[in-house]
Amino acid sequence: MENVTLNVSGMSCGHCVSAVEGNVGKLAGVDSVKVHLESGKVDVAFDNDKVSLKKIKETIDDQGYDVE
Ligand SMILES: [Cu+2]
Repeated sequence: MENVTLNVSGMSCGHCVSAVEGNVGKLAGVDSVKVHLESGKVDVAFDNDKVSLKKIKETIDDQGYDVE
């Protein structure tokens, strides 16, 4: 299991939290995802054999947020 903290800009409210946590959370191989709205950080725990970090970043990007 890998644990990463991503810096994500553009998240501003509960809708953003739901969009990121919901869409990243339903990727196969993602164990947990937690958005920290105040700091603009997203903690993700995932299985590197099942899902790539690139895929996770793309999923966040697809919701309209910028991942560092
Ligand atoms: Cu929002």
